[in-house]
Amino acid sequence: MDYSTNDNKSISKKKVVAVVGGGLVGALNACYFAKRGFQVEVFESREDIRQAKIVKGRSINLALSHRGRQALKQVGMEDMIVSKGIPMHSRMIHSLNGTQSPIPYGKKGQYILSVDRANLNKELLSAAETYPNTNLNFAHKLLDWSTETGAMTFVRAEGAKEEIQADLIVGCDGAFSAIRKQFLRQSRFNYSQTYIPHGYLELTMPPINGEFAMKPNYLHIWPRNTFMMIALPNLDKTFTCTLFMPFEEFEKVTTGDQVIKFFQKYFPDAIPLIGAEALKRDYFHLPAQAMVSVKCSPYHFGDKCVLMGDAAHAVVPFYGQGMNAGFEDCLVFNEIMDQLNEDFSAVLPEYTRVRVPDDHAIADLAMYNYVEMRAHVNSKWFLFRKYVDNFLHIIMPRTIIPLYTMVTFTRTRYHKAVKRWHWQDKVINQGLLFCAAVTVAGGSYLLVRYPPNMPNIPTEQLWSRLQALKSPF
Ligand code: FAD
Ligand code: EGO
Repeated sequence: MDYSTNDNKSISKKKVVAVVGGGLVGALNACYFAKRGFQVEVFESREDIRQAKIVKGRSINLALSHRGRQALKQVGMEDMIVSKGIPMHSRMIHSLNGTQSPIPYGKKGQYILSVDRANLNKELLSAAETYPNTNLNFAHKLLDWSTETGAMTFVRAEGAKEEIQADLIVGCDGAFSAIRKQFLRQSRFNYSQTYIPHGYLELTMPPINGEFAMKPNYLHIWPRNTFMMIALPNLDKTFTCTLFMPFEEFEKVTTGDQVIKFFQKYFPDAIPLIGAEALKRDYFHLPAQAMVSVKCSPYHFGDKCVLMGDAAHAVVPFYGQGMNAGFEDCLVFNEIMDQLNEDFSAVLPEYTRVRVPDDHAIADLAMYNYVEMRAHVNSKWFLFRKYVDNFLHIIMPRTIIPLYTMVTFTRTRYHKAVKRWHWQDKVINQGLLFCAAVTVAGGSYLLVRYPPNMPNIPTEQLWSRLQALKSPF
C-alpha cells in the first residue's frame, strides 16, 4: 500500500516507533510499522540470533495456524514461512499399549504447521531489516521507561546506559515484560499472573536410518491425564518431544534408571524411538521450565505505549495459540491503524477495547484445556471427544463447529468462538433432552396403544395364584 499521496499520513511517517523485544511478535511488528513508513527502531536484549551459534531458550518448534498465517500474509511472509513448515493434518493419539490412532483436524486444507522457532525469528528479523527505515539494535536491554517523557533507558552489554526517545513504544518483550512494569504502577490497571503446577521439558527424537522415527505429518500426542507428551516434526527429520508434568513429579525422577522406569510406565513406545541412553542423558540436560499465564488490561498507556504478544497476554501452551494470538495482535492493530488514520491517541484505546476481550478469551481457553486435559483426558477420552466433535460437525455442518476448529482454522474472534461454543453446547444438550423426551413419550404411547400380551386373569384369582408360587426363602 502506498500512502504517500495522503498528507495526513506523510506527517506521521517521520514518527519514530520503538519496538522493544525482537522476538517473534516484535520482529513481525517491526515489519508492520516499517511497511507503513515509520522510522522503526527495534531493541532486543540478546545478541543477534542470526549470528549466535547456539540459541538457548524456549520451545524449539511451534504450531502455526490460520491466525498466525494471516498475520504473516499481510507483510508478504506467509509463503516463505509455510514452505519451511511441516504440515500436520491430524493428531496421532498414542495409547499406553502403543496403538497409534489418527484423527484428522478437518477437511483437506485444514492443517497446522510445525515451524522452527529460531528460523522463524531469524526470517522475521531479516525481513524487517530489508526496510530502509528499520534499525535493529541488539544487546539493548530495556531497564525502564518514563511515563512522563516516554524516554527509555537501556543497558548495553558492557553495562553502559543509553537513553532513547520515541513517539510510540511497542512493548513486545515477552511474558516478563519490562515495559509492563510501568503499567503496574498506574491506577486502574488490572493484572493477574498464575504459574501452573506443571513444568515442561524438551527431548529430541532422532531419525532412524535417515528417516523420521514416526509418521511426520502429525501432531503426536500421548494423553495420560496429568502426564502429557507431544511431538512435533522438524525439517532435519527429528521430532521435538515436549513432556508436561507437575514439578512435584519432575523432582521424584532423579536418576537415569528412574527416567526409564517412568517412561516404561507412561510412554513405553517412546523409549526405543528417543533411545534409552539419550533419554537418560537428555532428561537432565536442562531443568523443567515453568509456565505462566498473564492477563492484564488496558494494553495501552495514553498515546505513548502499547503492549502486544506475551507482554500483553502470556498463555499456557495447551491450545498452541500463544504466538498465533500475538501475531493476530499485530494484524488487528494494523487494521485499526487503517480505520483511524494512524492517530495514536485514537488507535491505542481502540486496540485495547477490541483486543482485550479476545486475548482474555484465549488465555481462559488455554487454561481450560490444561485443566480439562490433566483431569480426564487419557487416550480413549481424547479419541472419543474428537470423534463426537467430528460426528456432530458432519451431521450439522452449519450448526456445530468444533471449538478447536474455530480457534485454529478461522479468524472468528476468540471471545465470539467461546460464545458460540456455549450456544452449541445448549443446542446439543437440548437435542439430547429432546431425544430422551421422544423416547419416553413414544415408548409410553406404544405401551398404551399396543399393550404387551398378558393373560387375562380375574382379580379374585390373582391372590391364590401368587400364593401358589412358592418362595425359595
Ligand atoms: P518472546 O518470544 O518471549 O520474545 C520476547 C523478546 O523480548 C525476546 O527476544 C527477549 O529476548 C526480548 N526481551 C525480553 N526482555 C527484554 C528487555 N528488557 N529489553 C529488550 N528486549 C527484551 N505458541 C503457538 O502459537 N503455538 C505453539 O505451538 C506454541 N507452543 C509453545 C510451547 C511452549 C513450551 C511454550 C512455552 C510456548 C509456546 N507457544 C506457542 C507460545 C509462544 O512461544 C509465545 O506466545 C511467543 O513466543 C510470544 O512471542 P513474543 O515475541 O511476544 O515473546
Ligand atoms: C478433550 C480432548 C479435551 C499443546 C482434547 C481437550 C491442544 C489441545 C499441548 C496439544 C491440539 C497445537 C497441544 C488438540 C482436548 C498444540 C492441541 C487439543 C497438547 C498439549 C497443541 C487437539 C501444540 C484438547 N494444538 N494443540 O484437538 O488435537 O485438544 F496435547 Cl499437552
